[in-house]
Amino acid sequence: MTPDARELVKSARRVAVLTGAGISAESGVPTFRGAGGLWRTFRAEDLATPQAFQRDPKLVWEWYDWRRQWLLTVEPNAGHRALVELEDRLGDGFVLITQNVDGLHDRAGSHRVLKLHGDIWEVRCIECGRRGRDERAPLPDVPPRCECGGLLRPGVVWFGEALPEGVFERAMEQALNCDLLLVIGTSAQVYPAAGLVPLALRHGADVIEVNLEETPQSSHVTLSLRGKAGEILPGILR
Ligand code: BV8
Ligand code: ZN
Repeated sequence: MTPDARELVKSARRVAVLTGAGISAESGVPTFRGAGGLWRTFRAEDLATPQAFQRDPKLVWEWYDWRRQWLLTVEPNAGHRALVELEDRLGDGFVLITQNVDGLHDRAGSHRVLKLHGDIWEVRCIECGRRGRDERAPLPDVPPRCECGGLLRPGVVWFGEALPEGVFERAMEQALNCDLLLVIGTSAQVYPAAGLVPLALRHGADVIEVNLEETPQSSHVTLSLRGKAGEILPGILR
């Protein structure tokens, strides 16, 4: 008999959650690999790289500026909010590990968040390394520049770049020690993030996946629930 998702959530003391672009889809944010994932004629893998930025910082910033402007027009959805409720209930028995850079978990009220791939509202100077938050959309200048005159880059992790120092190590620790891992709205194709799921399974955690479609991990998890995060999460976290 397959265990009931609600039972697994109720009996878990330490819950970790891994989210991907799918949790923001119902807010109207295009996913990477879904239908809306394209921008002009480009794919994320072509633009979200240091090489693309090196070659054409203006083009790459046009993409980010477009995404940032789009994000100002959307709101967190019931899926984001259900995770805030779960965090309030579990306190330090809860951690949210996200691949998303859109800031919607922050805006929904999540606090215990590990951002594996950075934050689209952060910027960093490639000359002097100065970091900051810049929430202007549209940006007055594309590409934006630092006071020192250097080029600013988005504070996100591009393909081929290492994840922020220490963040993935903390995420692995959480995956090792949780009783239950919820995997929400990710195609489980990007590493090392996707590696957190087999890691949790190997250490005896139950894993519940919520996705519209089957993923390479669906057949390995405890429960693979087919449907929208904004509809399923409120139901199983009640
Ligand atoms: C690293 C930030 C090493 C930027 C992102 C070959 C060449 C180069 C690299 C590699 C290679 N092969 C493998 C690699 C490694 C590479 C990788 O995994 N590539 C993949 C594509 C094969 N990984 C890396 O490069 C990582 N770094 O390995 O560094 C290293 C180590 C030490 C020292 C130096 C270097 C860095 C990866 C991070 C890349 N940055 N984002 C930005 O956002 O602009 S990744 C990007 O993809 C986003 O963060 C996104 O979150 C992430 C994963 O995508 P998903 O979130 O899963 O989104 P997707 O659209 O794919 O899926 C959405 C899912 O939701 C779907 O399944 C859909 O069905 C579902 N869904 C839709 N609607 C709903 C829903 N589910 C529920 N409800 C709904 N309503
Ligand atoms: Zn600078």
